[in-house]
Amino acid sequence: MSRLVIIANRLPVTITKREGRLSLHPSTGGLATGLGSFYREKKGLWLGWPGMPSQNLRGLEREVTSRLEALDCRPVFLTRHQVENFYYGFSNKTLWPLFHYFVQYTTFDDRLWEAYKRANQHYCQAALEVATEDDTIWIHDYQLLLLPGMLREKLPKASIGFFLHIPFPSFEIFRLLPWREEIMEGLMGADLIGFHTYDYVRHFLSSARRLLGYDHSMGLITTRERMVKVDTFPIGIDFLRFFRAGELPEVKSEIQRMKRRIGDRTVILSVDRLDYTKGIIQRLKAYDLFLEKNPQYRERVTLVMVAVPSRTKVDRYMELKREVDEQIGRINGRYGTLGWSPILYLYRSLPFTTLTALYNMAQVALITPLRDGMNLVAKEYVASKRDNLGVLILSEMAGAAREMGEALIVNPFNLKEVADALKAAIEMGEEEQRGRNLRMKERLRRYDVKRWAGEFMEKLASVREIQERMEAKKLRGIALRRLLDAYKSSRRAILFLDYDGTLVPFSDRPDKARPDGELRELLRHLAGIPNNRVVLVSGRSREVLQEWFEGLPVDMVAEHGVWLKEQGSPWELIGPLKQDWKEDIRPIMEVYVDRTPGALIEEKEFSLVWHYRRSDPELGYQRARELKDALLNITENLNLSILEGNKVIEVKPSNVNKGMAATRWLSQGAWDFIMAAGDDWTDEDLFDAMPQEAYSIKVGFSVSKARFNMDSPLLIQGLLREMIKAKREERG
Ligand code: ADQ
Repeated sequence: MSRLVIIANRLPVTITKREGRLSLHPSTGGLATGLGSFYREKKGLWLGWPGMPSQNLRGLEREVTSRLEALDCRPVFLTRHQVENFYYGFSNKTLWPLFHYFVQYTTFDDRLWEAYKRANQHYCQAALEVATEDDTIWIHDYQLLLLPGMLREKLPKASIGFFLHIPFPSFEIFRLLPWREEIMEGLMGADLIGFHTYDYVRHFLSSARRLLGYDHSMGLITTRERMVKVDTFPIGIDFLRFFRAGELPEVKSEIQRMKRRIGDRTVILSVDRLDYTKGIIQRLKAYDLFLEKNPQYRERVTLVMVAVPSRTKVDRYMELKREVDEQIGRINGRYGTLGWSPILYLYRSLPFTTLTALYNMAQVALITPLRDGMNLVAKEYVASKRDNLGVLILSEMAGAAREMGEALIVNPFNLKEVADALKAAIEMGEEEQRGRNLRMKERLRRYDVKRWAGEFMEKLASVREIQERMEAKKLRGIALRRLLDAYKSSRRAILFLDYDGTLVPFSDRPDKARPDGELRELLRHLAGIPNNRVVLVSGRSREVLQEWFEGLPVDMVAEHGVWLKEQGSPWELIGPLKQDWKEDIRPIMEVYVDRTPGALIEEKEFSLVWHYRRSDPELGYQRARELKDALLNITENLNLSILEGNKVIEVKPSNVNKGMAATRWLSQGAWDFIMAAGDDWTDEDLFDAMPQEAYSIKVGFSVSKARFNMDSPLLIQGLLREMIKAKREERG
């Protein structure tokens, strides 16, 4: 039976040991609370580190395992060395700073990378002990970027999803990683890769294109083996838990207690893990500026700053702690009076009651990370506001800003802007506050963490369906045997074969794809079989085809159907065609050659082709869109059509295509075996023209009118060899 297996660096519970006795506590953080209920409802299993190095557990592993089992958790034990190098090391000294754009804090160290790889292997081993190919495996976050690929290798048929909780940086940042390709390949082991925002999706797709050469269509990437979907799933929170918290008696009394302490001052709240990405220093400076510029608010506001100790063993975090302490001391010293401290600082993790009491009583939440994948505190604050009063000031660098446009959105580096936003927040009228919060709250209620997880799971299932449909179309097994049998017993067979991308793989320059001796021999044998016709249907010019296939007993179609040639006869034009339109089109294409390094124009007798295979893939793709737009306007009146092929844009008369050319042969009598193979858009016309019983084969995975798919030109060549063999057997 299929089961949900969640794998994250940490378990939703953490173990601690005091005087030799173990105890379990829920882990903090949105993932643990959000998914904690989800996986149990689904009767799933959660795999992760229980938070204590195995050296400290000596002898207690069994007890830990059995206590966790009761919670449907399975521990992955890490040694002190692994915690040091994998967790504090590569995860938090390399990936965390780099993915948050803190290049200057990033350590590039091969030793840490090796530890990271080994640790991912270690999680993989642990997963293999419990997961099977029938399971749905959902892997979380930056500590396990290689795990999808490792698991895919061992469980080729499993459903594997991956979600990244932190930003995926722009290619310009990601490219700095010496191990970037391995990381991308690792992620590609998943069927579905999820991010919080569309920006991260865009960045990821761009890296996939540039580093691995994988194109995509609407976020669907076709790798060599499979389809991988990349999509946005902004994480939600457990809305009701926060919304209802204000009603709990213990929260109410906590609020009263705090009010006694703070008085009726306006409370500005700041809550985060103590991390340099959260912008705490800049926030303090902005608060300083606010107090300086607005003396009327001194003694009337209190900034409650909650910082959760985090990664305390990493130098950078110790330094940050010192700096925060200093800043707070400085501000409190500068403005404080006997009865008033401008900042109330809490350096600790808070129980839910205290945290939600603070959310409830704070008039302003000041959440200004320099980079943040999403930021759940912003959402929790708004969800907690039963009366819809309170103002959220939110950094535009947080993923949450994409969904919470009604907040006061600020650039956390712009101290003046943040200081002004503080003033605006304090002075904002109640009606406006209600209006803004209500809209945000309704979205948070609808798209809560359950819905988030549910949608991820649904999308994963739908990707699997697409893959299965593609899988079913693969020409192999019974279908392949049927084709070979039909061919073997046929009396008049015709094969339409596209050339580039179908018989040979693509190369950088259109003139480098010349057929080698082996391929020529293959075609000679195939076309030499009695009552067999082989028609090469290509987009190339007739001169090129003539030169390359001279002397072979094949028929040819050049320029996507403009020129036709039957064996022994001269080239023939398919019908009267014009060329004068080229004068209008060429100058436009030339502009795009100038603007796109690596692009070139190929001129054929009746068509013009703009190639961008050798250009920067992103730029080429972008320019191809622009060129197509520019051409659309004028081609309509000229009776021309624009074809988008593999890294080419081709303009040609619209009354010509590969399908029309093929009908010339199809109409030549009763064929009892028809096959057509092609790889790009221009071949869709060919497939379209085929009768129903024909064997049409698309090379590659994208959607097509063809009945079957094959992975690569190599397999097509293999198929043709099999066909020759079958005929030979038939003829004895
Ligand atoms: P984090 O960087 O941990 O998460 P965040 O999204 O703000 O950041 O989550 C923090 C969680 O910890 C919140 O649920 C909050 O309630 C809790 N918390 C904060 N301060 C606390 C305190 N003093 N005591 C107790 N609990 C406290 C990463 C990414 C984020 C992304 C999440 C989820 O960095 O960008 O939003 O994962 O995907």
